[in-house]
This record gives sequence, C-alpha cells and structure tokens, in this order.
Amino acid sequence: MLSEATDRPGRDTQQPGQHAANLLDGFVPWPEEVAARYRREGYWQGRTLGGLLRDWAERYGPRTALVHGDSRFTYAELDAAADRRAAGLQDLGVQPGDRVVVQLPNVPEFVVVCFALFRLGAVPVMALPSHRRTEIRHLCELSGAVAYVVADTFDGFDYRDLARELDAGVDTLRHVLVLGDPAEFTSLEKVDAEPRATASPDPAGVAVLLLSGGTTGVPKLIPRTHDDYAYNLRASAEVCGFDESTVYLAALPIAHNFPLACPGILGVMHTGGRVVLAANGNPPEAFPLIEKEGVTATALVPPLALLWMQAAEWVPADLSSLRLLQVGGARLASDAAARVGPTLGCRLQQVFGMAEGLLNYTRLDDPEELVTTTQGRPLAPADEVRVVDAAGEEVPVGELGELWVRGPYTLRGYYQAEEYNRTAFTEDGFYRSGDLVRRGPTGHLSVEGRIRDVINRGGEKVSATEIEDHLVAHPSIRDAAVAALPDEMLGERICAFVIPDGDPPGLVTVKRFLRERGLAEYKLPDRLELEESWPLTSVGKISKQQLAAELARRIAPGEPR
Ligand code: OOB
Repeated sequence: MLSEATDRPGRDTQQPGQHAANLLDGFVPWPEEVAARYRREGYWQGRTLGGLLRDWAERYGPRTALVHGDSRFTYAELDAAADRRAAGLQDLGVQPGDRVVVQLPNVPEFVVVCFALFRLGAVPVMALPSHRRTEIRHLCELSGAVAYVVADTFDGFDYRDLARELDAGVDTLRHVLVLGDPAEFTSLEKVDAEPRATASPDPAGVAVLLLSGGTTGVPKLIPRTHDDYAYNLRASAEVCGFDESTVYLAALPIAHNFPLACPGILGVMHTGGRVVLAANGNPPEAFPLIEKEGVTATALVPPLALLWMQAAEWVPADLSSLRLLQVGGARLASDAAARVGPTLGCRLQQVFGMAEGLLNYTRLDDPEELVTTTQGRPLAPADEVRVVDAAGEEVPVGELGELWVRGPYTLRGYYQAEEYNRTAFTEDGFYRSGDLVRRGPTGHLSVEGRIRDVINRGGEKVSATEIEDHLVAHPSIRDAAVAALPDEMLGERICAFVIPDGDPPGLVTVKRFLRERGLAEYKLPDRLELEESWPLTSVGKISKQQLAAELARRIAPGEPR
C-alpha cells in the first residue's frame, strides 16, 4: 500500500532543508531575487514533475494517457507503475541526485522510468536512440551516471552490445537496465517493488539533463529544474490550446525537448489528452496511426513535414482529424510553410526552440503571414530577449543580430561546464544563443542563420569541431574542416573538406572509420571534398564560407549537391 508519500499534491512545497538533495554540484541556479520573482509571478509553482503525474492521475485517472501499438495505459496505471519502478530503483541503490542515462525509443517504459527517477529525485540524462558508443560514453562520463537504461534492440541495433563496450571503462556505472531480453544485464521490468514513501525532491532542483545541440567538440548537458520544466510544458500546452480532446502523435524521439515538453507528451498529459507513440515519423508508420487514433496534433522537423506533404498524395490515409502541425528544430522555408494548410488540412505552428530553454511559437490566432514567414514569438511574458550586434548592443527592429535570452525556463549555465559557461553567458545571465535573428514589430522572430559552428541537418545538430576532431585521427587525413552545404530537403548537409596525407580516402572509407569510432549515423559526412590547402580568413582561420562557395561553383548545375 502507498504510505503517506511526501510527493503528494500540496506536499512538495516544503522548505529546502526537507527535500532530498538534488541540488547538484555543477548546476548554476538563478540568483535568489530572480527566483523569488518567478515564484511571485506564478511561473514557478513549487511542484515536482513526479508530483504532477500524481495530480494528473487524480484528475484524469481512468482516461487513456498513452497508446503504443495495441497497449493502452491510463493515467492511474502510469502513476502506479512509476511508483513501483521508483521503489525498484531505490532497491538497486539509486539515490536522490544520481544521474541515469536513459536511451529508449518511443515506448511507454520511457515515461515510467523517467517519472520513477523524477520521484526519487534522480536525474535522467536524455540520450537519443541514434547515439552510439562515443556519445553514450561521453554522456555517462560527463554526468557520472550510475545506471544506463536501454531497450534490447531497436531499429536493427543491439544496445546490449553498446552496453558491453561501456561496461569496461565508465567507473561510475553500476547498472545496465534492459527493456526486453536483458542477456547478462538486469531486466528493467524486474526493477519493481512495493511503493513506499520517499522524500520529495526540491522543485528548484534539477529534474532532467537535456542534450545541447553542441558547438564544442562534445555535447553539453542542460540542467532543467522541476519548476522551470513544469512551466515549460504547462505554458506550451496553453499556447497550443491542448485539452482533454487532444490526441498527440509522438513522431520524433521523445528524449528531445520538442516532443517531450513543447508541449509534447508532458504537455498533453497535463491537460488530460492522449499520447500515441510512434516508432518514427515516416508516413507509412505515422499516417495509419493518425487515422486509427484520430490524432489531432503532432510535432515534426522540416524534412518530415516536407515528406508528409509529398506522401499525402500517395499514402492512403484519412488525416482529417489533424488540427495542428507544429514544425521546428530547423528553418521551414516560407513557401513550404504556406503549403502545409492546403496540403494536410491543418493549422501550422512554427516553433523555434532550444533545449537550453527559450521557446518561440506562432500563435493559433496569428495572421497567416506571420505563421508562414516567422518562427514565432517568445512563450513567456518574462522572457527577456535581446537581439544584439557584435558589440553586444541591441539592434533596431528588423535588423539582423544575435539572440540573447534569459528567463524563467532558460538555463543559467551548462552542467559541469564552468569554463565554457564564462563565454556562453553574459555576466548578467543572458544565454548567448548563437542564432542570428530578426525581430519584427510584433515581437515575432525570423531565424536567418547562426554564428556557431554547428550544422543543422534537418533539425539534428552536428558540431563541426566534433567531426573534425575525429577526422584528423584518420591516418590518411592531415587536416579537416567540416561545413554545411545547402540542401533542399534537409536544409543543410554535412561536407567534410580534407587535406589528405598520402593516399586520399574516399567517402565510404571515411564514413566507416567514423562509424567504427562509435559516432551516431546522423553525424557522418554526406560529402567528402579533397583539398590541397585552406583558404584563410583575414585573421588566419580556415574560411569555411569560401570552401563552401568554391564547392558550389564547382558542382555542375544538375549534379546532386
Ligand atoms: C530544438 O532544440 P535544439 O536544442 O535541438 O536546437 C536548438 C537550435 C536553435 O538554437 C536554432 O539554431 C535551431 O535549433 N532551431 C531553429 C528552429 N528551431 C530550432 N532554427 C530555425 N527555425 C526553427 N524553427 O531544435 C527545439 C527545441 C524545442 C522546440 C523546438 C525545437
């Protein structure tokens, strides 16, 4: 029986001393007076994410929360399953403040494990299913993870092999928990025990570590607190008009902020709607689910939105239940944006967000012109957005500048990254996003580029430096520069320019080499170009702009770019 758990409605607004210790080292909190203001103004409501699931179960108990294939879970069932899993994790020795790398596809267990961790005050690290040895090892080491949660296999890949490779080498890792056939590891389903009372974590503490798109060699971790993430999902659900009639298709990997909490599966659950989990966003998977479950809303990256518009003509399915299509993660061209409504018969919403926090949405009642030509305006009245020139001075309306932001759900520092934080944030706490935007008279933003060395491959962010570091480890590559090439479908593709050392390697060899080094598939170059020397900028850096421009000139018209 559930004893008087402290994580109950109205119970987790305790004084800091009474909470389980989840104020992690290496987390940069908001200054006290700013935090007090966010509380006073109602942004932070002192509720934990684990407590929210309790509220939802009380409000919507017997309603269906999650659909996966033929399985359906009510709110009450999810709540009970999260309690049992939390107790099981506790028996394994998982403590408040411990980090756990979670790498699961879109399955109900993802939700159960995450809420179990939230309730314990342990912190899930949101790995993507596409991550491989290099990324996972880095995430485990950076977070000091005590456990790693995977599915046995997904999409033709055996995650137990990955776990075996990690097992030797990551000092902090004590458990590998496997959904499905565990082989020599622990079965996730068996991590289960009678629910018991646990101290509620501090709502101001870190609930989850999200991954940054990454400008540096390796991804950074983004701490999101219970208070700030609860605001994120609650306010997003409101802006999107979600309610009990919402049926949301999770087509993107739910470890990503967009389908997780913008409003995503958490926002849907907050309003008593129903989440339908899809293995991926491809039309043959997604369209029949839309028809069968009467899906009303979903979120896609631009390449998938383009694919859906093409497929609407040849995949037979009734999409008439769809009311809202959110598109974000990368820039959606305005002509494509204008075709969404007529082709798919639903309202488009552009979303310009970042795992670091700030979310911009076009609003449901915005004029068509703004919906098709801008990427939305900030979610919170308390979002302080500055568009600045190179000297950090604000530029006039309509001018291009870098977006800086601080606010009630935007981080004040990456996790365990003191040195990097000194440049990524201003002294007064603004996050320098690196995005180049224009702000219109209505406050809507258009994203026009970036000053960071990142390639946005259809919403997946790839750090050029990270790939360059791996490329130069190849014996026949003396030097490498990785840059974006324009691509009609993906927006940008990855081009590796290399100066060979001896026999020049081919693209296939280079891709195999990077794969063997344990890099995720989406980071592998789409094109390889051999160079003899680098064009340099006036300050002596490799001019990637010039490399890309020269390549564009070399590519004959008609040749695939
Ligand atoms: C989302 O989050 P991340 O962390 O994977 O990537 C953030 C970056 C932004 O800084 C920007 O460079 C780019 O992705 N981006 C967009 C965009 N949405 C994101 N660029 C142009 N147009 C857009 N609509 O990508 C993310 C997080 C929450 C909601 C939606 C997207």
